[in-house]
Amino acid sequence: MIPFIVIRLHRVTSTQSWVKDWAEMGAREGLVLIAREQTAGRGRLDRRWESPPGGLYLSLLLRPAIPLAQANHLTMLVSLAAIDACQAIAGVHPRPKWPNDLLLHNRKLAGVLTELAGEHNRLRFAIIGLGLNVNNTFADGALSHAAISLREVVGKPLDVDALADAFLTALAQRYDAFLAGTSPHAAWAQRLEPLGRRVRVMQRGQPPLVGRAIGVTAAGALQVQDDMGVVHLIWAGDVAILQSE
Ligand code: BT5
Repeated sequence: MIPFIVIRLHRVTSTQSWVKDWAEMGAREGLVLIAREQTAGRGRLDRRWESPPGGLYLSLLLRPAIPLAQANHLTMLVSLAAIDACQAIAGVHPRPKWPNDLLLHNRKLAGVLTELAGEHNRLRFAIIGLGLNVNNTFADGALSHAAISLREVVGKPLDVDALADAFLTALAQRYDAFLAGTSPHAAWAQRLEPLGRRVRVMQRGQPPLVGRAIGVTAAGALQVQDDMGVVHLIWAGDVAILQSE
């Protein structure tokens, strides 16, 4: 089983940036940095990740010997382990949303950020960050309609350290199974939003694509069928569910 080395700090810029630096310096697989607060937490494309005290913010270093094309499976593993932890500690069961969110009551509970370093199509290392809203609230902030925290759902504060421990325990088990050849795809795709729904896909530098999300490939690409019947493979982007259609 993977030996996690966990470092806990009060406040950092971004757990992701620190672990990335340590990875470049040769840190071993299993290094985890957990912070109580981030001053420069980030999402994909350098978007801001709101990281006030009360949330769970962590990044971990993995070095599996896999092709780069399989790296999406690491995002799936982390999402599934975060769902396991929410179930164990808070008794709720968030849904994964393609490509990297966890949703509860259709709002964003958590985000996963996977950053890769590779060489000749092989993965050198992956830094995977998880931001999970636990006791922080969004009552009157800019994210009040888009984000949600476990506390808002269960109505009482939860133990962030216990959530982190449950997450790492679940991840260790799922990662072991992954290294032994079990793909996380089926478990992840099972309740995946927005499968079956009409969506608008935004991809960098491309016009919006409207269609139906009909599937997700084994490697993690979303399949969206447009109104002409053409199926598009989406590897990266943002998906909005068109509620009214
Ligand atoms: C993500 O990006 O969802 C990945 C977030 C990863 C954060 C973790 S925290 C630990 C580690 N260290 C870091 O610096 N980062 C990682 P993306 O899909 O790009 O979503 C970003 C968008 O989510 C923002 O533009 C906001 O709209 C929204 N958002 C920001 N903070 C949020 C929060 N606390 N809860 C819910 N939504 C949030």
